[in-house]
Amino acid sequence: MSSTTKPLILHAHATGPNPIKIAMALEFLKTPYTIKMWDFGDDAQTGVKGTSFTKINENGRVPALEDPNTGVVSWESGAIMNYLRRVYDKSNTLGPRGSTEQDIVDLEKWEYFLLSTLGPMTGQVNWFRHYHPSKNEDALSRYVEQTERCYGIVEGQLGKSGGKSILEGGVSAADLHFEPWVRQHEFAGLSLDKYPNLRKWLEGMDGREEVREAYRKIKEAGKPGE
Ligand SMILES: N[C@@H](CCC(=O)N[C@@H](CS)C(=O)NCC(=O)O)C(=O)O
Repeated sequence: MSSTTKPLILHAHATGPNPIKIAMALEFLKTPYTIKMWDFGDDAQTGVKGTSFTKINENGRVPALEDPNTGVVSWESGAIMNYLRRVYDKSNTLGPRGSTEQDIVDLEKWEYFLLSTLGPMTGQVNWFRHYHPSKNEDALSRYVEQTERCYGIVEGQLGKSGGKSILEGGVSAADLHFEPWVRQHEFAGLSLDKYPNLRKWLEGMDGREEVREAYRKIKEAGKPGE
């Protein structure tokens, strides 16, 4: 990392799982960054649906990333992760674990599985368990079932590395996409008891300095509007 690299600006939320993936990636890549916090409302100054933030991301969701070194603004955690890998990961810290086309697809398929399936299914569990204004047990059990199905798929994959990483050969961007979603299993009312590899993997991720540092910085970042 060049000593002249200006800090990137990560737009985040105190508890949302998606921004933390990007903080972790920046830690792994030893890339400087500052964090700007937002809340989930539509306040013009502080909310992700307000006018200040939707100038950065018209979809009104975090994370978003501004890079003063290149002028690039990105949003959607998958697109941001790819940007960081292309621009700041010259030594392939987070990329595919080998150089074949299969290695590349192996990374992408697990990233897409999280982004299109495990993440959204868990999000719906959270919604129907904690936020939906009326009880909807059918919807809740559908999404619990789907999330647990996903846990089972990842459990099998993690067995290949003995619970160390999603891809055999070490932690990659795929692990960073999964970590905050699996970490929040208790909030979703889900248990890892039936998924020992997943539990072991989560403990391993939690023991990593880069992961701890990312959570620490998000926790200690200022309040929305500061
Ligand atoms: N697919 C997006 C999802 C982003 C997302 O849903 N972010 C949540 C926080 S983790 C959010 O901003 N929610 C605000 C809202 O729904 O109003 C990604 O991966 O970045």
